[in-house]
Parts: sequence; structure tokens; C-alpha cells
Amino acid sequence: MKRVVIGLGSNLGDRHAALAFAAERLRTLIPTFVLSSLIETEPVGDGLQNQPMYLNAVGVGETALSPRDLLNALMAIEHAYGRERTYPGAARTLDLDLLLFGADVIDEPDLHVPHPRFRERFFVLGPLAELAPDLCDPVTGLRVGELLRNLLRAS
Ligand code: PH2
Ligand code: MG
Ligand code: MG
Repeated sequence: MKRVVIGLGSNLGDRHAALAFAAERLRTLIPTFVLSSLIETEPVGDGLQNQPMYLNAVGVGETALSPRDLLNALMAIEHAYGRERTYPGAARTLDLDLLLFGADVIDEPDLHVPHPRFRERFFVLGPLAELAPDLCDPVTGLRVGELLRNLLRAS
């Protein structure tokens, strides 16, 4: 079993309903799944400043699925909620990102774990520090709590 971290986000439509839908599906997929608090955050990214605010959360749990099977399951949940893929960075009803997969470092087409930008994102590290401050980033060797302190110091 690997301990995995999944990011949840929505900035289109009923954001609370989207995250509730995803959390319920994720609890079925990953019985030990625990969801963080929900936080509202400004959209982060070039050219996204005028988009609606995001509702974000992260979830942690243990799974025996492979990273690829888990990724496919996340995409199936997005699809079941009616997520449309128009252009990269477009506002979305539901976004599920595979952020960490145990201590695995994966660099495959469409599958980059740890998520390459998670260390720069308060909307990931804030909620994750609430659930698992001691979780280790296999790339930097730093714990989530340390990554969050570094990010807050830099901003
Ligand atoms: N997701 C993005 C781009 N920017 N900004 C916030 N605040 N929250 C997100 O989930 C988010 C974002 C691409 O997936
Ligand atoms: Mg995302
Ligand atoms: Mg995504």
C-alpha cells in the first residue's frame, strides 16, 4: 500500500457540490481517504488572474492501485462530474491531481509525481500541512511542514 496525496479544485459552477462529489467517490476508491478543510484561493498561474476563485482541498489515503490506475480513476471521476477539457488552465468544474504517490518519483507522459509545482502552491501545502505535516517530499527530502514554512517565508 502506498500513501497518496490528491489535490481537489473547482472554480466553475457549484464548487462545494463538486468537491463533495469527488470526496465521496474517493472514499469509495480509497477506504482510508481523509479530506482536509476546504479553502478558497485566488487562481494561480499566468493569465488566470481574471478567473473565478478556486475552492481547494487535499486528501490523503492508502492505495494498492498503481499510479497509472489511480490517475485513470481520478480522470474518470472528473469525467463523471462533467469536467470538460477545453484549454490548459481553463476554469474547471472539478480538477483532481495526483500530487504524491508514496516516495515514488515518476516522470512519464501525463504522469509527473511529485506534482512539479506543489511546493510553490499554498492551496496544496496549506491543507496538506493540516493532514500530514511530516509527510516527506521524495525529491527535496523536506517534510510538508518545512515546505510550507519555506513558501510562507518566500512570499
Ligand atoms: N489549479 C490550476 C491553476 N491554478 N489556482 C488555484 N488557486 N487552485 C487551483 O486548484 C489551481 C490554480 C491548474 O490545475
Ligand atoms: Mg490542477
Ligand atoms: Mg488536473
